[in-house]
Amino acid sequence: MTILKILQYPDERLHKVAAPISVVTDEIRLLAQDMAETMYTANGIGLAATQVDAHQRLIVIDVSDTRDQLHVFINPEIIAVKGESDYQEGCLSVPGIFEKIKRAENITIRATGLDGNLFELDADGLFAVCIQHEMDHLMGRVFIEYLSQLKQSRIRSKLKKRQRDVKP
Ligand code: K1U
Ligand code: ZN
Repeated sequence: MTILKILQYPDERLHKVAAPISVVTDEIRLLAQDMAETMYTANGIGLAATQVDAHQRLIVIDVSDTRDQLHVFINPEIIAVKGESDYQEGCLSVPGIFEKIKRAENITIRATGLDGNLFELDADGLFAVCIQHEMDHLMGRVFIEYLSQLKQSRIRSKLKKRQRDVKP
């Protein structure tokens, strides 16, 4: 397995819109495995293909404490939403920044699995928040873009400064 490089905001490639996956091939299965390994190594609870510069509609999520309940969603679609939640979100592409974002509290999602079959699933709590956050990545949207322009520009300056400081 390979640990993939995670794109860091404000990399322009984070704004690309991912294309639907027409057939679940071994290549897609390998990408999903590598993404899961990358997510676990980075101590994340989710990862979208966009974040590893693979612009296809694929996300991986594991919100379990035991880190053994991996979900892989190919071509995910939200087909129902209920309620509203306000969760403190983080992002492996925007390290060290945590902000409260409003999302739907309960969602029903339809997606294709690694076996090529369609399935539907109900999610709530952190799982629902994480699915919505990862689906935004597939649309080229990063969570801080829900914040005011002022907050976004402060975050961009902070990250650019940090990126300059770590360069040799
Ligand atoms: O970069 C990502 O898309 C992964 C991201 C997912 C996420 C976390 C929290 C809310 C919504 C989406 C992360 O895994 S960030 C790191 C993390 O492990 C974490 C941060 C805050 C709460 C719980 C976990
Ligand atoms: Zn993210």
